[in-house]
Amino acid sequence: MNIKLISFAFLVGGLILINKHVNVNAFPTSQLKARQDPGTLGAFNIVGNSGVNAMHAVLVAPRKVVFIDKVEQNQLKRPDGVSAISSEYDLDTNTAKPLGIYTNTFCSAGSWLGNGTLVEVGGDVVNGNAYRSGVQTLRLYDTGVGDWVELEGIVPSNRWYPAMLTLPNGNVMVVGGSTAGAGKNKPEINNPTYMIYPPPSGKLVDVPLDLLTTALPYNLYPIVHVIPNSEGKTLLFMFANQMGIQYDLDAGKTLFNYPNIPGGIRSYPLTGSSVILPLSPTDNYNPTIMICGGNKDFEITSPAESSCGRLELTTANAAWEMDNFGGQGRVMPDSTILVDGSILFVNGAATGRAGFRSGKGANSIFVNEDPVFTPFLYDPFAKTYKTLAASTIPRMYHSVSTLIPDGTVLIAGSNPQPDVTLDVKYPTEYRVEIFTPPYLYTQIPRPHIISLQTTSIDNNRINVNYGQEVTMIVQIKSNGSPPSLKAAIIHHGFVTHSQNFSQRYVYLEITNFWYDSTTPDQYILTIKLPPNPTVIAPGPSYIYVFNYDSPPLSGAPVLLTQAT
Ligand SMILES: *[C@@H]1O[C@H](CO)[C@@H](O)[C@H](O)[C@H]1NC(C)=O
Ligand SMILES: *[C@@H]1O[C@H](CO)[C@@H](O)[C@H](O)[C@H]1NC(C)=O
Ligand SMILES: [Cu+2]
Repeated sequence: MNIKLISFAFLVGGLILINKHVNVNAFPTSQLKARQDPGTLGAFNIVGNSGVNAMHAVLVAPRKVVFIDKVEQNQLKRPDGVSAISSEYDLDTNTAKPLGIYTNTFCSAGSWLGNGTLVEVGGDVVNGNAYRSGVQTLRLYDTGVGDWVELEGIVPSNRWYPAMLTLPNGNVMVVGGSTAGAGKNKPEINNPTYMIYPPPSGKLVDVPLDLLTTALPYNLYPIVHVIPNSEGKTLLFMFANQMGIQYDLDAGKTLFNYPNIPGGIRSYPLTGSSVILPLSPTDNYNPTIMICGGNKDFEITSPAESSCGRLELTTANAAWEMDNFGGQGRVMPDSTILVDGSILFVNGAATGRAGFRSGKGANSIFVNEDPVFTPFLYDPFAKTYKTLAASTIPRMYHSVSTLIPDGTVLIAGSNPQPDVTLDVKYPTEYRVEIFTPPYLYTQIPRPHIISLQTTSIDNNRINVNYGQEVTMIVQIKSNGSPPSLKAAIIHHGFVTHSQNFSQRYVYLEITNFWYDSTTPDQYILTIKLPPNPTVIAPGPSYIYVFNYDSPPLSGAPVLLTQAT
C-alpha cells in the first residue's frame, strides 16, 4: 500500500478516522504510565557464542551486532590465522564471523556519525606481531561495507578509556581518557582534553577540559550526554567521579556545576551506569539523568553502591533525588531502555571494582566479586523496581547489554582477566544470552510495522528528517478490540563499560490514526519526529509503535538527518 492508495481509500470512505490531530497537550501521559503487569518475570536463553569477548557491543543492523574485544587468544580467527578481536554476530543464525581489526582496541570507545558511519577511537599499545598500536587509531565501520577501516596514528593524543558522543551536527566527540593503561587514572597519564571528528577546522586538535582534571583519579569513561534545547545549542551534561557540569560546546566553556551526587563514586574503576530517562514532547523534552551504582572505595572487599540519583538537568537549582537502586548494590551495572520506556538494569557485581584478576587457578583473586544475576525492571514514572528472572551466568568486568529491535535484550561478555582464561571461577565468557522481558509474554497483540513513508520495512535504513511527519502502516491482529498505540524513537548507542554512548529514548506524538477498513487489522498512522538534533542524535535509530506496552515485531530502522 502507498500514499496514493491511502488517499484513494479515504475518498471511498474505507478509512475510519480514530483520532485526528492528537495535539501535544492531549498526548496521553496517563497512557505512558499505564503498564500492564503480565505476571511473568521474563526469561534468559543462551543462544550462541560471541567468538570474541563482548567488551563492546553495537547494533549495526536490525539482526546484527558487532562485538569488539581487547587483544587476546580468542578461538575465532582472522583470515590470516591470528585470533580475532572483533566479530559480527548474526541474530538469525546465532553465529559470529571475524572482522578485520589489526590494532589494539583495549579499551577504546565508539559512536555513530550523523551520516550513518560508526566511529571507534583509541586503545592500547603494540601487542606482539599481530596487533599494531591502537592508542591513536580511529576506526570506521559502514554497514554497507560490513568491516572495519583503520586510520592509524591520526588521533593527536593517546586515548585509553575515553568516552564518545554523537553531536547534534553529526560529528563525534571523543572525551578524556588516559595516555596509558591504569588501574585508576593519575596526573602523569591524564588526557584532560576532547577532540571532534571530522574536525571542524580541518585538522584534529585537542581542546582542554577542566572537569577531567578536577575529577581525578576517577575520570575515565566519563558520562556525556547532549541536553535537549529548542535553540539548537550544543549544551552537554558531563560527569565524572561525583561531579557534573553543564558545558557549552559552541562557546567552549563550562556554564555551571551541578551539585555533586551523594553516595559513592560513579566512574571507572568504581563504575556506575547512566541513562537519560525517556524524553517526551508533553513536557518539551525535559531531561532527567539517572546514575546508578558504583562504589565508595577502591578496595576489593568494598560493597558496591546501592543508590541511584535522578537529576533534572534543565530545572534551576534541581537537587539529586536518591533511591536505593532496588535494594541491591551493583558496580558495573548495564542500563538498557526497553521499547516501552522502562529501564532494565542487568549485570555487574555486588563487591569490588572494574579490573583484572591477579593470581592463577584456585589462587585467583578477583577484584570484582559476588556477581548479581537478577535484572531489575525500573519504571521511570512510578519510580519502582521489579526483580525479574535471574541468569545463571556471572557478567562482571567487560560485559554488555543492548536492546534488539524485536524487543528482546542481548546480554554478553564478562572477562575479568588480562587474557583468555577458562579454568577460573569467572572465566572468559563467550555465551550470548537473549533476555525476553515480561512485555513479550502478554496476550496483547504485537504491532507489525509494514511500511514507513511507503517504503517496506526490511534491514535498510529509511531516510527521515527532524520535525517531519511520517506515515506508517501497521498491522495489529487485535480481534476487534481497538489498539492503544504509543510511538517512540530509540538511538541504540554504543555499549561498553556500563556506558551507552549517545543513547536516547524519545516518545513521539501520533498526529493521526486511521483504521483502514479495506484491509483487515490494518492501521495508518502519522507520527511526528523530534524537532531538532539536540533531542536525539542524528544518524541510525529505530522507530517503534507499541500497543499498550507490547512492542512491535521489529522496530523500523531509519537514518535521521536534518533536511537540507
Ligand atoms: C561519513 O563521514 C565520514 C567522515 O567524513 C566518512 O569517512 C564516511 O565515508 C561517511 N559515510 C558515508 C556513508 O557517507
Ligand atoms: C543504551 O541505550 C539504548 C537507547 O536507550 C538502548 O536501546 C540500549 O539497549 C542501551 N544499552 C545499555 C547497556 O544501556
Ligand atoms: Cu576495559
